[in-house]
Amino acid sequence: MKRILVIGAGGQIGTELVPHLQKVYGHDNVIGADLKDEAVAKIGSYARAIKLDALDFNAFGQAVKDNNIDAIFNLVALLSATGEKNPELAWKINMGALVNSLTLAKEFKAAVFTPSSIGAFGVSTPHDKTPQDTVMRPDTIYGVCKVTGELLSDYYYHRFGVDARSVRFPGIISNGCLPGGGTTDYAVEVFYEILKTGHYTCPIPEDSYMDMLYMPDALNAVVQLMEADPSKLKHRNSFNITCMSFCPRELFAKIKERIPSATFDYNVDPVKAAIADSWPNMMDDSCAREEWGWNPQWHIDAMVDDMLKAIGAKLGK
Ligand code: AKB
Repeated sequence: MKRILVIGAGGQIGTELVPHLQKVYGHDNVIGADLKDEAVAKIGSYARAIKLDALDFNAFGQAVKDNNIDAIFNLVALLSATGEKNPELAWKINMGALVNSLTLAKEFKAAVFTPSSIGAFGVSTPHDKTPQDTVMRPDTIYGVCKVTGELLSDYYYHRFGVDARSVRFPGIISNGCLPGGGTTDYAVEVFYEILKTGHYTCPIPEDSYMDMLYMPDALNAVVQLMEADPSKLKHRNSFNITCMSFCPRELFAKIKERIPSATFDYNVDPVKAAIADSWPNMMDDSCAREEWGWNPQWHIDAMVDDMLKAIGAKLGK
């Protein structure tokens, strides 16, 4: 039985990953840590929660030691668009949390999961059927951190035997906690805005394709990869995974089929547009399928139905 510490647990992924891990590994075997008091209070309503600055190596180490942690799930990150506003801070936070996770994993013989992202790719990467192993020259500080993180995690595996595994997450669509500061956020924001006001102004060009994943598939991916037979893994950091690829125009058409009164327009953010344009249109995830059985279930129609239902209920619509 694993004893898991999730750092950065108060964000979009952590809010749903902690309860998911509790179901799989037992309620008391999962601890959620976050820097912010409000996040710690929120996590504390469904799991053991600790306030932790993942950049404070000693405090992080003490938490790992005191709780007999044998798996660290590192979700600490400034996302792509926010990262461009303060690249030095993004490097400090994104790399600081990862370096501390890997160093402590080496010391305490723990496994590490740190998501990478489609952000690890750049303009010079093939955009269609983006291969697992290909050109990785990202154009954002977020992407630079992701590629560095992938290399460092593989280094810790080969050099010190740290069981580090990872996936390259596409945009994740969910209805728990809002994402913040990402380029793919529009695909979540639109549901709230349409249900609240009937209108959405999109910052991404209408024909910009990006990979997307619905949260239930993302949660399954994390557990499935961390439970995979290590002898079957030819790759570790990180696996391409995806389920759908669409552009804003296509997503909005799906919403309009269900809510005919919904209206959309565009006010393109040049920073986000350039980032979206540099990322894959659709990744090839066949290595994940072959090496650990990745088999996502949620395609666009089912996702849109579920998002409208869940967010509608949340907003009392
Ligand atoms: C972002 O848009 O920055 C993230 C990501 C795809 O990694 N959602």
